[in-house]
Amino acid sequence: MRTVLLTGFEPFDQDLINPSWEAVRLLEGVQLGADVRIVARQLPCAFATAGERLAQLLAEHRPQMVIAVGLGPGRSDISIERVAINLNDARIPDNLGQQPVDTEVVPGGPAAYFGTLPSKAMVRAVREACIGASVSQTAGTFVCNQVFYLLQHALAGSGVRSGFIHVPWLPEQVAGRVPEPPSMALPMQVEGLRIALLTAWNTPVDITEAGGQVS
Ligand code: PCA
Repeated sequence: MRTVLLTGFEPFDQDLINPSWEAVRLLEGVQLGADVRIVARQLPCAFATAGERLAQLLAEHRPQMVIAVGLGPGRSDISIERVAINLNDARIPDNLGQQPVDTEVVPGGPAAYFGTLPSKAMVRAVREACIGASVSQTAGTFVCNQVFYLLQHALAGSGVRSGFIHVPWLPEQVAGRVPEPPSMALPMQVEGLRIALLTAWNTPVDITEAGGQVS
């Protein structure tokens, strides 16, 4: 049996739950084909420990594909991240109270890595299921970007494809706020992620389709 490693994050900042973990944990054990199954695990939201935990999971499960998922506060859809940058710039402290400002993720590492997932094909497939999705050109500069960068760094040249997806808040997390930020219900997030993973697994070469942003 082959393995697709899927990670979500523990809650951080003011939130008591993290939709990335709530969605990812529901995909534990789900098969993407006859001989491939999802292993879902949680990462800490801390600069000092998230990368260590990721490295342990890679060594333990030897996955054939890896997708890390995080909450993108204020995002309105399933965002397939395209690029991880070698920069930490935390606006808030992480769960261990650390707040790195303008430091490198990997000292001396490349400025950026591209994700190696077929982003455009994933966006198209998720949209075909009437679930909002888009390609995003920045995963921010907090723990998600750090994990994305470390993931791409660890797997560069290995042939194992990997990437990062941001998901929106759940409706219950934003209810009553004025103005109310965008959100997406949990079943829709789970189905969107399942379709994104299935498409990534089954699409060796990405499609060509316009999908960028004008600044
Ligand atoms: N989102 C944060 C870190 C953990 C999470 O779920 C981020 O976007 O960096």
